[in-house]
Amino acid sequence: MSKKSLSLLSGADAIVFLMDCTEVTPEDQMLCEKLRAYTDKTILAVNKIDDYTREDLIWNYFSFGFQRVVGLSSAHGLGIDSLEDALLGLLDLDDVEDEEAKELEEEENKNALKLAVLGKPNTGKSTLSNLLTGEELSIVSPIAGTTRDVVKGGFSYKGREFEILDTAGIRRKAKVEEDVEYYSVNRAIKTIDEAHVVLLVIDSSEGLAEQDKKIANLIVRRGKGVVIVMNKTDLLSGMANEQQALEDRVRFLFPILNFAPIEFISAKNAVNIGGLLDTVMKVDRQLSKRVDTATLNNALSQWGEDYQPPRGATGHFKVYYGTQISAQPVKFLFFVNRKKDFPAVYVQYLKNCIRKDLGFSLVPVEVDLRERERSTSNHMLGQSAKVRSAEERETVRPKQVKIQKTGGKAKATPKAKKVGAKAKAKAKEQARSTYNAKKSSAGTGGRSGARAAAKQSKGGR
Ligand SMILES: Nc1nc2c(ncn2[C@@H]2O[C@H](COP(=O)(O)OP(=O)(O)OP(=O)(O)O)[C@@H](O)[C@H]2O)c(=O)[nH]1
Ligand SMILES: [Mg+2]
Repeated sequence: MSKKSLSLLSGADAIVFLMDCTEVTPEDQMLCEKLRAYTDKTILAVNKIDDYTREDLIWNYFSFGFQRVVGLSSAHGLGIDSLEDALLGLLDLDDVEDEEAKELEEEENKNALKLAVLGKPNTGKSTLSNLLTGEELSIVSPIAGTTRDVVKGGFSYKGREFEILDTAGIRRKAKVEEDVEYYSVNRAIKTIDEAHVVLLVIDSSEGLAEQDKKIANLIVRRGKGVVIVMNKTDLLSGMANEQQALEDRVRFLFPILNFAPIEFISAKNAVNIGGLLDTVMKVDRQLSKRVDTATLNNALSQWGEDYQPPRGATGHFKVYYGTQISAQPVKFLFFVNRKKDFPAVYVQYLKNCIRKDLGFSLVPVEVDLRERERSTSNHMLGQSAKVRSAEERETVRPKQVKIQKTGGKAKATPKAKKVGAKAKAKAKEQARSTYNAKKSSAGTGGRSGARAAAKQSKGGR
C-alpha cells in the first residue's frame, strides 16, 4: 500500500476495509495493523458472501478487532444496504444537518439589523418589543423595573431580518442602590455596543428625564444610530401642535441628538410601527454608507470656498484633504496644517456639511484630525492626495512662482526658466576653466577661486 494511501486514512471521515471471505492474505493482516489506529471510523466489509451458506464466515472476521463488520457480495449486490447503514451511522449526518442549521441561523443573525430598546423604566419598551416579535417574550407590567435583564427576540420586516434586545430600564440614581445603577448602566453600554440602532423610548406623557440624556451620550459616543421613540401618544390630549411642541422640547433639551429622527408611536395600540421601522432602516443605510475619497474632497473644496477655516495666532488653519475611515460608526479623517487649537467650530462645520451634503443626515458623524507632516509629499500620501482642496491649491501656487524666479524679476514662464538654466551652465563652465587655469599657473587649487569666478561671471550678466 502506498504511503499516499496511508496518509489519506487520517483525513478520511470513514474507511471501508474490504476483505475476501474465502482467504486472508499477509497483506490483509498488515493493513489490519495499520488500520488499528482508526477502528472508530473503519467498517470491515467482508466480500464474496454470495449466498447464505457463506454467512457464517462473517463471524470469523470479528476477531480482527473492528466494531463494525458487514457481509456483502459486490458481484451480486447483496448486503449493500447494511454497508450504507453502517456508513450513515458512522458519518452522523444528523449532526451535520444540525451544524448547518446552526450556521445558517448564525449567518442570518449576523445580517440581522440589531435593535436595542433603551429608556427609563415603564416607558413601554417591553410592550414595543413584544409587539414587534409577535411574542410575549418580555413581561409587561405597570410596575417600573419589570424587565431585569436583556431579552432577545427576532422578527422580519420588508424582507429584512431584525434582532431586538429589550433591556431593563435605566433608573435614577436616587431611587436605587449605587451598584444597581452601575449594573444597569453597564448593561446598557454592553447592549449599545451589540446594537446597530438604538430605540430610545420616551413616555410622551412624561417627557424627558436625566437618564435619557445619559443614554443619549453613550449612544453618540459609540457612534450608533438612534431613533427617539415618543411612546404612549394615545395618552396625549390631542391638542393642536402638541407633538410639534414635544419635538421642540426634545430638540431643545437634547442638542447632542439633533440629528436623531423622532417617531411618535403607541406601542399599546400599534400606531406608526411601520413608520418607525422605515426610519430605522433609513438610519441603518446611512450608518453603512461609504463615500469615496474623490467625492469627499470635491465637496471639501467647495466647503472651503464657502467658509474658510479661521485664522489662528500663527496664520490660517488649513484642511488639505479627508477620507472616510469607517462606516458603522461613521468616521472621517481630515489632514490639516496644524492640529493644535484647530477651531472646534470648524470641525462642527465640517460635520454639518458631511451630514447635509453627503447623505449622513440621521446618524452621528465623527471627525478626527491629523497633522500632515511638512516633508510628506502629496505623492506619498496616496490616492486621496491627488484631489487637492482649493485651499491647498492656493498655498501651492505661489511656491511654483518662486521656483521660476530669475534675478530680481519673477518670470513665471517656462522660457525664463530655460534662460536661467543656460546661464547657470555657462557660469559653471566659465568657473571650471578659470579654476583650471589658476590651478595650472599657481599650482594650488581652491574652491573659493571657483566660487569667485562663478560669482564674477554671474555679476557680469
Ligand atoms: N397608554 C399606553 N400605555 C402603554 C403603552 N406602551 C406601554 N404601556 C404601558 O406602560 C406600562 C409599562 O410597560 P412596559 O412595556 O412593561 O414598560 P418597560 O419600559 O418595559 O418597563 P421596564 O421593564 O420596567 O423598564 C404597562 O402598563 C403598559 O401597558 C402605550 O403605547 N400607551
Ligand atoms: Mg420591560
